Amino acid sequence: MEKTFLMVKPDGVQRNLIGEIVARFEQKGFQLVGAKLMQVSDELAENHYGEHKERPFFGELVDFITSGPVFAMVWEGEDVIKTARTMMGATNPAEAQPGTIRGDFGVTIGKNVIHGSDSPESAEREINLFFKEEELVSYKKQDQTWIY
Ligand code: DAT
Ligand code: MG
Repeated sequence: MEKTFLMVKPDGVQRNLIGEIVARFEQKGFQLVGAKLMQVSDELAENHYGEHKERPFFGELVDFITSGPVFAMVWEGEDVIKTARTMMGATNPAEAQPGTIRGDFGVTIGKNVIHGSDSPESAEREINLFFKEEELVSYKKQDQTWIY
């Protein structure tokens, strides 16, 4: 089954949105296979956002993602990478539809509440960057029979 990396950013943690965000993915029918509250180091932040190294906002992005704890998660399900991106909404919360996480909880692009992998390649890279293999749990959940 496909897996993706999702992370409640420091603004989401400070604004008490961890529970709300976890609930949305649970209620959708996806399965949580790993999670932890953690402080991102400068090194991890620069690696994670490596694709944006040359962008003018890179410094701010690294400062922001290291400014407080994040809630890192791995979720599993059919088409979870693409569907989670849809549930997150557009990068800029001003353009994100109501009903999406960024549309409902964000205002500015700099503080947009949640990160989610954008492709199978980035999902694999980001899961391995944030989690050790033994931190992920493989288990059978009864509700899956009623989802698939
Ligand atoms: P996403 O998080 O939707 O995958 P992205 O990968 O293009 O978006 O950018 C990563 C993060 O960088 C994004 O969540 C917020 C920040 N960011 C993107 N574009 C920005 C911009 N023009 N100004 C400031 N921050 C920006
Ligand atoms: Mg991205």
